[in-house]
Amino acid sequence: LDKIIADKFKEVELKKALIPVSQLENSVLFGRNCISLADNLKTGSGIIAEHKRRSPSKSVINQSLNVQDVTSGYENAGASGISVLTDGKYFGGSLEDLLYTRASVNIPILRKEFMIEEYQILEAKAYGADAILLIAAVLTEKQLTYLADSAKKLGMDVLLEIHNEEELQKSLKVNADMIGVNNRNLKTFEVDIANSKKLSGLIPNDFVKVSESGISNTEAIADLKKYGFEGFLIGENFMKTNDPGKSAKEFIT
Ligand code: IGP
Repeated sequence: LDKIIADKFKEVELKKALIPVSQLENSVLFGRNCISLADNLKTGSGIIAEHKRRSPSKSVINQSLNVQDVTSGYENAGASGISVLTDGKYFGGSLEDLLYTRASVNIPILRKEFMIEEYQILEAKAYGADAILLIAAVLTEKQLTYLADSAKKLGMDVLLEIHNEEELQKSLKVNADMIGVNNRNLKTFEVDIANSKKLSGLIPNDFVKVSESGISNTEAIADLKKYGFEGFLIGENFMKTNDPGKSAKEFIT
């Protein structure tokens, strides 16, 4: 994780030199009205289906599919939102993936990225995202507050990811719409759904609760719902098949 963040700082520096903020703000999509992911989770399946080609924990998941086919398949399956990994080096994603997803779906899109600077939030908006992810494990309380406020000002929802009680404590005062409990430890890659259940009772009800990672069956969803979860972020379980949209459809219906 430390390596990913160090690389991200370099990447953002280079991008800022290449594409100035004024250019991002001139994007046609910059003026688009966002759709609330948090609201959408409450009225639909609650599934946030993720486009993920590879990951540091699993290496290759699926490199052969077209992002527009995958994400429109997710929308047809009844997903409440789409998560698009935009990190290139570790996850094989890109901002173009976000743009193409925007062109193929009407449901809310989460930019799944290691956010460290406001510049990336402007990028998210310029490329059509409705929501951003902030990871408590990599940001201070001050940074979380600043970045969440900046996203809210642009009309985007904020999913604040935590993995333990300490991270939850520094997140409570942040202006986030959703708290996501990651069942995967980003440092050891260990996955345990019990982590969501353990932390659920400590999350105030003004946040929409989302459970992230390692969800592979509908029994797990039914169980998590009993603990107050309304959102379920699922990547690998769909992406590892030849037809992620079809897998999502079988899962949701
Ligand atoms: C999806 P999975 O186990 O269903 O593929 O997990 C999602 O939760 C995972 O990709 C994720 C992630 C992250 C990736 C959660 N938090 C932060 C990168 C960065």
